Amino acid sequence: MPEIASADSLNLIDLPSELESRLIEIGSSLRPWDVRGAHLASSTMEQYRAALDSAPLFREFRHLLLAALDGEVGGYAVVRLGNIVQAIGAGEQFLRLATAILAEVAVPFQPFKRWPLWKEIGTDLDAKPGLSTGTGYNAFHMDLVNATRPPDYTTLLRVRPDPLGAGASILSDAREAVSRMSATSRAHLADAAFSYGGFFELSDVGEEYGPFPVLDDEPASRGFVRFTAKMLAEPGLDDQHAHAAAELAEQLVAGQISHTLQRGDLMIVDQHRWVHGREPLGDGQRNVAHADRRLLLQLFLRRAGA
Ligand SMILES: O=C(O)CCC(=O)C(=O)O
Ligand SMILES: [Fe+2]
Repeated sequence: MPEIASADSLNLIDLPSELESRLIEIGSSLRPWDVRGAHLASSTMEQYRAALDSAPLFREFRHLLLAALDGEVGGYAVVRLGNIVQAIGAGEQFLRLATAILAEVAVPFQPFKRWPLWKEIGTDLDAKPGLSTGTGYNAFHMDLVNATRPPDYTTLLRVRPDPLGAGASILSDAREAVSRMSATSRAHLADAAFSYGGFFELSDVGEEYGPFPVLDDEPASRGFVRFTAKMLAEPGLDDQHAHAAAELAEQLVAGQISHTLQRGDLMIVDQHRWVHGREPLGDGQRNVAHADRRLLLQLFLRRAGA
């Protein structure tokens, strides 16, 4: 029986071709999903789960994926679905399959009422460079940092990588970074002194949280390191707290991991432990046709019973 390869690290998961072939068949039989409230309907979860369970080697894959995402030792994974995208494209069928795979981890949900389950992140040459659709460096952050209950996982599917070869995804273990800081700085990060962002038309992420502490008293499986580099530029942040947050930002950069994702790579990030961001896109985006520019789809997950 072919073994599922865990590529150059525990976190990069390639599928054996036998499983890919079966998933391609399954993709064509999955029905459109239903959303109830803000969550993937349990009827869809059940149908998708039953379909995947029929695939040989799927159990082994799920085991590897959940092990990579285990909050104690890991917390992120990149599932390489490029061969499947090559075979069936990155349209509806593929998205059903990707949704089914993610539903094995936690419940796909739609925190932003304005956007569909899979939210497009394209490349906008007129956006501020550091924003999600911008072309610049998107500094370390967690998504929905100013909600009392941010999504447990954020996931990013690379539909089109930057044709200029840049725009790598970056990750950093925020709990590791905090552990390298002094007790004094950590004490400052535990103060409710930080704020960032607006809060409107959201579902199932709790209440607006602001000002918030970066560090909370929760166990790592429930709490967050509420950080976004953008909060450093917020007016009203005093020097002491700005200094502590800048120190954390430095430690996050010191621990940075970078992945240049390919078409069909699906990155899953546990927000209780990891922060993420993006390297700048390549220079010369104006020479790239709009339809060829970097495109991601983002989906959020809520842990069952969370
Ligand atoms: O562009 C990227 O790779 C990351 C975007 C992102 O993190 C976001 O929009 O929240
Ligand atoms: Fe993000």
